Amino acid sequence: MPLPTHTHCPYCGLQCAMSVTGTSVTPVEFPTNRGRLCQKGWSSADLLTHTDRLLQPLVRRDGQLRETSWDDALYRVARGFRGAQAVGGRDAVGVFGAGALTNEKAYLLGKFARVALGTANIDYSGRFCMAAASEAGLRSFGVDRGLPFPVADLDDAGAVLVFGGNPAETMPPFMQHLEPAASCGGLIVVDPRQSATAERALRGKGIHVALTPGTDLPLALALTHLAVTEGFADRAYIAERTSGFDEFWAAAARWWPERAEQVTGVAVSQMYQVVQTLCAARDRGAGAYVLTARGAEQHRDGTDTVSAVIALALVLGLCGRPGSGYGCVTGQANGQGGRELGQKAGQLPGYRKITDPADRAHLGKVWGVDPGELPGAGMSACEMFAALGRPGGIRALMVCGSNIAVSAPDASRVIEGLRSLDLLVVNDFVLSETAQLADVVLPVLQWAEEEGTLTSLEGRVLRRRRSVPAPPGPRSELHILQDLAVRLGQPADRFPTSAPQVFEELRAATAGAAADYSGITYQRLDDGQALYWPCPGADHPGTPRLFLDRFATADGRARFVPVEPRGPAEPADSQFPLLATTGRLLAQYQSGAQTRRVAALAQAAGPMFAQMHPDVAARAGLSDGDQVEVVSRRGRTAAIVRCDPTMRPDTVFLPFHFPGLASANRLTNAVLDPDSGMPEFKVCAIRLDKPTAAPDSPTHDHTDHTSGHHRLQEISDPVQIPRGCP
Ligand SMILES: Nc1nc2c(c(=O)[nH]1)N[C@H]1C(S)=C(S)[C@@H](COP(=O)(O)OP(=O)(O)OC[C@H]3O[C@@H](n4cnc5c(=O)[nH]c(N)nc54)[C@H](O)[C@@H]3O)O[C@H]1N2
Ligand SMILES: Nc1nc2c(c(=O)[nH]1)N[C@H]1C(S)=C(S)[C@@H](COP(=O)(O)OP(=O)(O)OC[C@H]3O[C@@H](n4cnc5c(=O)[nH]c(N)nc54)[C@H](O)[C@@H]3O)O[C@H]1N2
Ligand code: SF4
Ligand SMILES: [Mo]
Repeated sequence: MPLPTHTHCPYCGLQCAMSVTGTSVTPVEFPTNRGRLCQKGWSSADLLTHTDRLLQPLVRRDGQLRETSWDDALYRVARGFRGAQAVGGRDAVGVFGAGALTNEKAYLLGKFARVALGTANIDYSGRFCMAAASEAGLRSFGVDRGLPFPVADLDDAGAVLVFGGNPAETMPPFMQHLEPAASCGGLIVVDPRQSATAERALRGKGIHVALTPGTDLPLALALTHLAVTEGFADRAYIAERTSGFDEFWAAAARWWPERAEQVTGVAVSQMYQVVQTLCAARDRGAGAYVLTARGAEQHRDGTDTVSAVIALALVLGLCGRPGSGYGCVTGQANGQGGRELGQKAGQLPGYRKITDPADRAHLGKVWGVDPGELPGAGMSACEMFAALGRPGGIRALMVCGSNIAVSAPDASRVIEGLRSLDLLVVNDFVLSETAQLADVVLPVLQWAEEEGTLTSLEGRVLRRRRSVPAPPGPRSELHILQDLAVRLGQPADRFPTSAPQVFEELRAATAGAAADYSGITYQRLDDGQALYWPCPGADHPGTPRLFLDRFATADGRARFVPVEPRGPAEPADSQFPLLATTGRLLAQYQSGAQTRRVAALAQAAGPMFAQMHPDVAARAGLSDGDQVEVVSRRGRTAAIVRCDPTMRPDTVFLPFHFPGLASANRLTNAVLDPDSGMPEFKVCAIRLDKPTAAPDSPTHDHTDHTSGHHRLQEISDPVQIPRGCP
């Protein structure tokens, strides 16, 4: 009988603690999950022994993906990278990482791109996720840590305002921390839909603010306006701990509540109730928090929206004080560590800047290379996608831990770009929709088969431990990066393959930086110490709560940032009269590459649907359970009508977990937030069509990994969707 291993769930940023024995998972008592897991956590070991598991490298021959040796696969990759760079220069090779990767992998991938490939073009899937809140956090607080306080601090809150988050489905155990506020009427949820989280708020006599999609920014400004004009502002705090209020107010003063009501559809009386609920909790010492998640952030003015939400929290005096604050709820398993350890365009480990000479010199020293040889800042995710196969753009791409053929905005364009590459390399443990397009697929280990660390949504560094033996065949990314680096002429010892060794280097790379991991060691973590960064020394206790004395800005004050709403890029019009918004279901994770393969989850989530008000369906001649084609300027998506009388009559909700013709990202708009590169996943204009012809071919089994380019056609074939709502 194998001994249980204490580790953490592979999926989301809450990083619930679990014990794994063989392939059975049980929850463990831990401050974030308190002995609970969601369905995804419970079933997370199912994929370890799944028949879809990739065990051998695949290369495309005669249009088909066929098994080959590691040597052959790696040779082709190195040759392809060199060839692309010979024609297009160093930056013609792109690297795309992920918030799913451990700290060690994220770090080594960044080093591989900058040192072994010498390319500026590395970015990662967290661009879709954390970018807007990161940028806004940097602007106001001088540092970007999603939650600057432990999750369990929320337990004492009298009020929590959640802008665009649905943790009841996206982090179910997190709801335990909102329970005290929810049960006393203090949970406020801003969401165009009456989500499961909004329902919890309503059950506790809290507030559901059902705004028009894409209007969080004017709403946040109006709430701030009310706080200031109705005497709720904490003037002493603003004077002592912040800067820039006057400039901010010059812009915010124009968003009086009645004006915002016109844009957001939120009644002034409800705005007042929101501010009053937060202030009542603050004033009775019960604590008030403001959180943002993807609903508010994934917009073309996402950074400014978060800045406006931060301004609300600052006006109320909530940040940098015990028992209150602002935080962003980070999404992916290592969304936090992934963004600060060097796979984000323009960033070096620890949030060092690739454009800063001192930062370059530090990394040059740690990496043993001439800092003058390091590339500059490269393209962000969607900019890279737009450059795929373009003259002067990206000719070869390595994707590591992301399934962009399903998860990227305007995914049909991205698929076209991927097809036009000289070389697409995908590292994965299943044949994701992106891997199906690859020229070379490198099979990697899964979470429970390797060692590493991740940094959870609260900035705490956690150990991921090996709990099952690795199957023969797949290799760890660390190993793959060394193999490739050596083939590209690097010394092997520059790319260590053991996670503890990489972590040791990462400590040195981040020493003295904003996200300082230098005091964190595997030993301290294995001893059970709760270490939150910054942790600048072996005897430093780490920093669970940031900003208590000062913010990380030059003058120690939090900055107000003046912002002006721009609104969604694509408002509804006569041709496309409805707004589509996209998001998540409890039983599916992201692109679904993993969770669609877990039978119990696939069954619980059911097939792709479009959630809408019954009147909206009726106007399109549709009723509950009918097949519908949702059409935007970029494409069409097949779904089943799911009628829900709580939906706004202007909004249709689409989950983005499904591939092929059922992919919501065939519709979404790749317009970017200029401050963060975040795409506008949460609003685009659509119409509803009745399907013209009955689908004639069944959903193809995505496990067939021998017929690569055939798959290209198959993913564009009609998908048969079972009738009836799940
Ligand atoms: N089950 C499950 N859990 C997950 C994930 C998953 O894929 N599945 N992914 C993980 C990751 S990476 C992330 S980033 C998190 C995301 O976690 P969340 O941010 O909670 O997830 P979403 O469903 O994307 O968006 C939340 C809500 O935003 C609402 N929304 C849509 N448009 C708007 C708008 O304009 N304004 C506002 N205020 N709200 C809007 C949607 O109706 C939705 O209910 O979840 C993590 N956990
Ligand atoms: N329409 C719409 N689109 C969205 C969003 C939305 O709200 N609406 N949300 C966006 C957000 S917040 C996010 S975070 C992205 C997520 O988008 P993705 O990152 O593309 O999502 P995943 O499905 O998690 O993809 C992870 C892939 O990597 C594999 N994998 C997992 N772990 C590892 C590992 O350690 N190594 C390697 N090599 N592979 C691994 C999995 O099998 C899977 O194929 O989607 C974005 N897309
Ligand atoms: S909430 Fe997140 S970390 Fe916890 S079990 Fe579910 S997916 Fe895993
Ligand atoms: Mo995310």
